[in-house]
Amino acid sequence: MVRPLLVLAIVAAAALAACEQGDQTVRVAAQDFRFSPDTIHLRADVPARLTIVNEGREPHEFAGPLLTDARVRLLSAPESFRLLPGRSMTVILQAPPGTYPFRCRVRGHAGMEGTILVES
Ligand SMILES: [Cu+2]
Repeated sequence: MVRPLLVLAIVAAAALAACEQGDQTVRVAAQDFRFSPDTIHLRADVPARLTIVNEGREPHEFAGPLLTDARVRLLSAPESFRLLPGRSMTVILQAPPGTYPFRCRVRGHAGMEGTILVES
């Protein structure tokens, strides 16, 4: 039997270790019809790996100024930010502090949006 508290401790230790290495990895689920989480915290001016997974039955898209802002360095980006069901994509970026909204631009998906808070 695995004790939940022990698992929690291991997960917390792993998260702390990841932070100390300066590694930022965030997984965002695109669902029908919301992003989860819809508020994402990133540290400024260090590379962040953002993986978006379409867990829904609809195609979804990830769009926002984070992807077009000249102050944001896109270190690695997919050709398209539109995702078919079951697909995922990863973007690696480095951004200055700021608040960056994002949303799904698929017709009829208004309100499917979130915010990336980049903090120093
Ligand atoms: Cu959508």
